[in-house]
Amino acid sequence: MSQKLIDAISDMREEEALELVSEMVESGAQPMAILDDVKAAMDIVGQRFEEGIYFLPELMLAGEMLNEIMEVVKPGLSESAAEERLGKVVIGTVEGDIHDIGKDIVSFMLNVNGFEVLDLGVDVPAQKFTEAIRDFQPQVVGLSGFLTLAFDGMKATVDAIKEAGLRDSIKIMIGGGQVNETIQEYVGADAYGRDAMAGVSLAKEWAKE
Ligand code: B12
Repeated sequence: MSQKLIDAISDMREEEALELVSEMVESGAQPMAILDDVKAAMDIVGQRFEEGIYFLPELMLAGEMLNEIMEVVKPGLSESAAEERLGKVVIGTVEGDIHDIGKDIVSFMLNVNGFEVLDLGVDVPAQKFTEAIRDFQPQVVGLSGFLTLAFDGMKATVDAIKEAGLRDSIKIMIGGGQVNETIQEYVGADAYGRDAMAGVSLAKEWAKE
């Protein structure tokens, strides 16, 4: 864990944070370890936002920093890119929620680990998921959401998939900030993944079935 990186991100020192990440990558740090530090920093940013110390501009800058850091870390993540395609995944951030950094990491990690990924973007209505399942024929569907509000969006999506008669043909995983097993049950998903690698493990397990 790099406390220096966590502090630089959470204190909004963008340039320093990027320099630190570049140095860490050059000195051989594990990309996933860097992402763990980023997550810890984002939790602090979120907390400060809740406490009224930070406002929307800081949230936006945090998002921007995250995207920039991802660009530096990505090449390291794709080094072990799989050659064979294991299966197909449709993923998106559910309706009402526009957070996409976590989803993009999951999407990217699925891709480099051998999955063909159709990423529907953010604020995706349930119907768009059902259409994509019909057209793209995935084995796995991933629903992302960072707002508490997104839990209802996830449930509505799972319900729409059921109503369209497509539920039995796919496995559904959910993830994002506050998601846990209780939310998984509420939503009616098959599993939840706490991070991108958990999502990859679930997809691999299901693609084998
Ligand atoms: C950056 C950020 C923003 C940026 C988003 C930029 C972007 N392009 O995504 C901006 C500024 C746009 C934003 C807006 C808002 N935000 Co905001 N935001 C954040 C912040 C600081 C970081 C989120 C993030 O990207 N984290 C980094 C990633 C990497 O997180 P991660 O959890 O490690 O991701 C992993 C897992 O979640 C998992 N995962 C994610 N998706 C999936 C999917 C599947 C299938 C699987 C298996 C796994 C998985 O894998 C990921 C990679 O390992 C969080 C605070 C926090 N602690 O997260 C608040 C936070 C999520 N935001 C919050 C709020 C309130 C808002 C706003 C409503 C603010 C406002 N008043 O307008 C708006 C929402 C607008 C909307 N309709 O969506 C609240 C939500 C509170 C709640 N309970 O609902 C939080 C928690 C802050 C807080 N503590 O108050 N936000």
